[in-house]
Amino acid sequence: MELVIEAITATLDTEGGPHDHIRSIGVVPASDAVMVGPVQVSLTLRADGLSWSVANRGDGPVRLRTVAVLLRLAGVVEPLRMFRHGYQSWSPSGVATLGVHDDPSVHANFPFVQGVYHADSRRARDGELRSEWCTVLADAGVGPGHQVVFGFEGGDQHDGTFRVRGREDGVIELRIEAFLGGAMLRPGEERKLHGVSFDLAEGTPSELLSRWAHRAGRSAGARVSAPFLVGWCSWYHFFDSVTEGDLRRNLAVADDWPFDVFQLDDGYQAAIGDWRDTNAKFPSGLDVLASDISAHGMKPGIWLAPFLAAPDSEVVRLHPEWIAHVQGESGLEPLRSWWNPAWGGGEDGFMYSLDTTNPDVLGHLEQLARDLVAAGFSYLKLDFTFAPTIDGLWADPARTPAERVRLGYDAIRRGAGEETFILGCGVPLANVVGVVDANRIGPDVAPLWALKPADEIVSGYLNVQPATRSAVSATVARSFMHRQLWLNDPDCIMLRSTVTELGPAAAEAWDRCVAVSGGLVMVSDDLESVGPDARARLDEVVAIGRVSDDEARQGVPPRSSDLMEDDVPGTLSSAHFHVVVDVDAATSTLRET
Ligand code: 9PG
Repeated sequence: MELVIEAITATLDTEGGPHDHIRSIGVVPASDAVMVGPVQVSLTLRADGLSWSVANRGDGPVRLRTVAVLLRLAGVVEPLRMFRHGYQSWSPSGVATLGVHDDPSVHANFPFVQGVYHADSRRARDGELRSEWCTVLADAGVGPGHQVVFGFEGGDQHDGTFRVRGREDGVIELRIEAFLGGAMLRPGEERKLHGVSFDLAEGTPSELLSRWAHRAGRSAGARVSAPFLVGWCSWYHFFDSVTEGDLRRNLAVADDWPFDVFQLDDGYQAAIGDWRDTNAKFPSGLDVLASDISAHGMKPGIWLAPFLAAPDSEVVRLHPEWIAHVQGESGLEPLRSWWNPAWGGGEDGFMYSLDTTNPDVLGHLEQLARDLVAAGFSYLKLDFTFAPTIDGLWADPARTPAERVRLGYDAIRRGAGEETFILGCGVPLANVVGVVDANRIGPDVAPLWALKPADEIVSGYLNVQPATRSAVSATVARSFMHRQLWLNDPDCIMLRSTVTELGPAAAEAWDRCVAVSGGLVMVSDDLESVGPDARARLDEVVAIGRVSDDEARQGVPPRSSDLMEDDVPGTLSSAHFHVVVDVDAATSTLRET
């Protein structure tokens, strides 16, 4: 496989219109600056990748959606396979074959849903495959040159996307795209773009991806030194009907369990957006709950969706100017950036986004984090944090979606302090390296193995919906990130033996997968109602997890030998453990070496 640069393109969002304006130029030499409409793109090809920047050379501001390099892949031995890395925590990752599979966004008719898959929430072209932040391309040949690992060298300034398609002229085209989401560049303004590395070395995709993750993590100051962590989370048994009584009954027996963290999830808050106040189900209030958890020797943890606000929340009522907007038919309207009927909120579950480009909002987020930490919480689970990425009108039009996410996270980190453990969730992973301690790296687990097509709640959403099989696949596919970019949170193990469709073999397969991944080990069962074997199962997951995690801490994260082989990979190895999950049969084998 040979990479030949063919063109450079830029996509401009033209004023008021939904249509893009695309211009491209011919082949460029190894190092050059070329004009693409009003913007100048400077590109330097390096032996191991490319470095680039973009400048607005026009007389007026431009809104830049993408800047891209188009490459022709020459000498491909078809079929071409692509490791597709998902955009945010819940997005699926795995291998697809060009010409066989399609992009998940083509099945979604809703920007929210398309946006769960990709930085660019606009639908992919027919036949196009997309990967976010990093990718592996492998053709059917053997030996050197038949596999390339690509990765953006950063992700906090803008997102990075790889798109592959077979053109009508038979050429396979790779588009390496810096996604700026319509950020405005002033006349004369120049921005450095994140470089892109190409790794053609021999090695397994897992190893090469972990090498990329290592470099990206180191240059972004990744926080990778938190201790191995075991915890309890209220969500997956009680969901949003959790009460203070539920929490206290579990806390009362938690001393018998090896938990470092005891985390209250969604369901305590007065409203989405009003995180300091509890609802009637939590009469004691947050300070008392945190100190009661601390008294049991655990870190109190709390969930919040800091960038979302319900239309009828106090934060929106007091500060309507803090939310992002969209141009409606009769003027500005609040930007609706998520929908969850369980949250109510006055508009049938539609939620607004706080505008993280507004300094007052950043001040609010910083103070909120400071207050939660002062109330006693030293573990914050920041959820639905893709909210600032949605296309709309934001106070500072110069910011990219990635920067909007990052600004919000940085404000929370400032308020929370260096000692607080921050877990990202529903987060565009590339945007938060260096600010989070851990990231959820897969969709929600559930007391069932796999979903049937009829279970789909919204078109195109099936493989993002809670399911253990999907969690296995994400845990395997993203194992290379653990302790290179943050600590991986694969989501809770499932200890329950009642009210579950997961049989013992399926639950064990998931246990083993979490264990060998070396990531966070969370329990989310009602501790009073789990069976007698539950504690032994947790102990085994923790014992294996610590061994895998120690190896990851020394720079060698768990690896998968079938990352490029199977649609849904299921093989994961660390120094002493090797798990193979049969994702169709919901069974596994564990080998100790
Ligand atoms: C709390 C939960 C838990 C869980 C998170 C996240 O698409 N959805 O409607 C959707 C709902 C919930 C969800 C993910 C997606 O789960 O991952 O651990 O904190 O929120 O509401």
